[in-house]
Amino acid sequence: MADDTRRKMEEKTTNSSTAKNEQLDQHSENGEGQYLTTSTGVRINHTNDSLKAGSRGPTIMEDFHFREKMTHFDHERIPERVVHARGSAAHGYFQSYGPIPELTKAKLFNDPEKKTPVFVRISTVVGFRGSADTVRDVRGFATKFYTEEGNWDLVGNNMPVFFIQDGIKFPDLVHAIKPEPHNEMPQASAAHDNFWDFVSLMPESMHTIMWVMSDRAFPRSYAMMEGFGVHTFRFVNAEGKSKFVKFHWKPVAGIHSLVWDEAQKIAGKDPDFNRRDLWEAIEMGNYPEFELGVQVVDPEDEFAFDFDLLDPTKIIPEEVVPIKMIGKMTLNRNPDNFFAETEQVAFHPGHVVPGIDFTNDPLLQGRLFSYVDTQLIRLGGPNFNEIPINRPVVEVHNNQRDGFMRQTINKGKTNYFPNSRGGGCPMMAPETAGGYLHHMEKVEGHKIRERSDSFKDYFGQAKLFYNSQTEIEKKHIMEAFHFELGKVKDKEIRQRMVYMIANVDKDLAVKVANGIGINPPTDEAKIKEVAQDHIPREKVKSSVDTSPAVSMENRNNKKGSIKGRKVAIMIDEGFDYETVMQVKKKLMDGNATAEIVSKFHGMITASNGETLETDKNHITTASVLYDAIFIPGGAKSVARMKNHGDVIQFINEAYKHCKPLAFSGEAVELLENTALWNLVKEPQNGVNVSKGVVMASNNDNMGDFSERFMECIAQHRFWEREDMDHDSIP
Ligand code: HDD
Repeated sequence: MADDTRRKMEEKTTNSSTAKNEQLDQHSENGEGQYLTTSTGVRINHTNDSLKAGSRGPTIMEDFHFREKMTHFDHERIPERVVHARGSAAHGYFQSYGPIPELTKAKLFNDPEKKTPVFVRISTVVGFRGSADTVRDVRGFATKFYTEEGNWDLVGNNMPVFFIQDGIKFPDLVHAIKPEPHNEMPQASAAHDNFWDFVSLMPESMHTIMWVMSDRAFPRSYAMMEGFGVHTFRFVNAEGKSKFVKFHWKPVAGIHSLVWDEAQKIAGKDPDFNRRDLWEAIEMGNYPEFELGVQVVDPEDEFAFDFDLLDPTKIIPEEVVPIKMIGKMTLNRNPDNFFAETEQVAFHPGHVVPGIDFTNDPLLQGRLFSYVDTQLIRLGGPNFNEIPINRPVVEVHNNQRDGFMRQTINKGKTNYFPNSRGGGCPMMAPETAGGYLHHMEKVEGHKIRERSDSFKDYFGQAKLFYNSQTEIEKKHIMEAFHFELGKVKDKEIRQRMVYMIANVDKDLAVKVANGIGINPPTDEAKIKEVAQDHIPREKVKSSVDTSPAVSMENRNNKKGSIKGRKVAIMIDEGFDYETVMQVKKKLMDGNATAEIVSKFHGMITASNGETLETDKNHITTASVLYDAIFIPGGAKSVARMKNHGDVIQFINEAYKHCKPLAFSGEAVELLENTALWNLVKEPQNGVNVSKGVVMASNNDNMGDFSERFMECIAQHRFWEREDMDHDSIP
């Protein structure tokens, strides 16, 4: 094939968001309308009985179909990931906002016309594959970009910092947080002695601990959480000039979380909550979107901060270095097969393309070893890059050969370099042909196992994070410590943790101590002792004491979208059809969804004779699975619901979790039977909104009513309710 034709063909396949889909199609199979066969293609005539000597006799060895079917089944499982075992994934594409050649030569950023295919896997870290989605944990956020220059993996998390500063400690961290080795308890939880024992001896973990104790640890939706590359990476441009970068994913739908009580209940009601949400959003065409942003630091400014850029326990506050948005990712297709794609995808921070490079962050350096190593055992050998989901959309040519499950049939007589018998091919690519050049960073030093002093400010940014939270977020952090440390049996560990927290915030430490039956931290010497070799930061020009950007509440106040939210519309026989339709339409217009909930499944007849089918009944769903609740009027419907304990509990629980509720027409009367009646103002004429409860006793202003309800949904939670005395709420 002429070079030119080949190039054009390559451009055609790689220059489109569907390039990966087309490639995957070549490996797909669909049994629709087909006969059952053995793995070798022989048609099977009967699969429900094994071959026996007589219908009541023993099974015969000769039964090749039985043997093959059973053997394959016996070998179906592979080891789950040692961390991030539970995940869900989606296909999509990334598109750049415009060329940034001054920053990087990576082609995926430099052509806004181009849609680069991506595969994203979002995961919890600690739980096993079958654990629940909504546990308190960091979420993995791993993206594989199938670029025209090869694969780039951005293997990040939904929190911008990490527990440890050096990869060598990763096995200890993971052992400590996973279930305890003697009894394998607790599952998918950090709330146990081993983990807090480790943390209480590891001051460097305190910044990340503050993030994990915040509500970020249970996102409402994978489409509503931020993502971070965590480490400082490098961009390199065509002149070989490098700049430091931190990568950020910003969800277009805004950042929202669950509340802890709700998250725990969901883990029972629907352990697949986040996974289902992602799947359904994509099936409905409600595609999750994330903007990619970078914080860029010039090499001259490497030491301009009050922390070390190479330290993965530190953020660069957005107020110090603003984020530049460089593109957007859209997730628009669910995988066809969970195992083949989501389970077998193999990420690796070392998969980079020209224009993206590493720094000497010792955690990143440790990761660069670990990821390929883990795939060797998990995926069974060195050929995992040939599994369809892992293949790049560009051709692969090298002298790597053989190994278990080799797929490629390498032609030719040579498998070494240099060679003359193969015409010197495959050849080395000069930079002009896209050959990867490592950034020529000057490095020299003595071999030494030592931590740089510049990494030893363990508490400065933990304080920064805590001081940047709103009062309600601080309260949730305190409660999280009450829960986590309250589950620790060893009082010495609890006490040590209280002293550790005192290094972040004394007041918080006292409140935590009070909640877990431990003495407040009065001994200054002990506070210093647990801080170990901590060196407080020295303030510099760029220092800040707060970073509003790290508070979810501060961010959310700016977001007006209801995209991706789910609302329960509770009805019974005789409900008011018109208002349901009106509110439903408003929700659909904003890309939110509504589910009709009633006592039983089936058709429900409205007061005007129209019917609606229920999506869920009181047993198959619960208030914790919704963002908001709407109950329309209809005298008969409301009269029936007043006597349903399930409805009353639905309302009370949604109120307790600070969610928006809306009642129209006769439904306002329902409040009499709930704990809300005393808490909200009596409805006046027109539409009344009080603490996220929208009420209209008649249907005269339904436009306004729906509008106000949508505003409340956009706001997500009404924390002012939490300051009240909740004892009256069941
Ligand atoms: Fe890791 C998986 C993210 C530190 C070793 N890691 C894994 C995944 C994500 C991250 C998202 C799941 C990928 C997937 O969906 O398949 N890991 C991080 C981040 C870190 C981090 C953001 C800190 C900034 N990890 C880290 C260290 C090491 C590892 C320090 C070891 C030195 N991580 C692994 C691993 C895993 C993994 C053992 C398990 C499964 C896999 O790699 O493919 O190699």
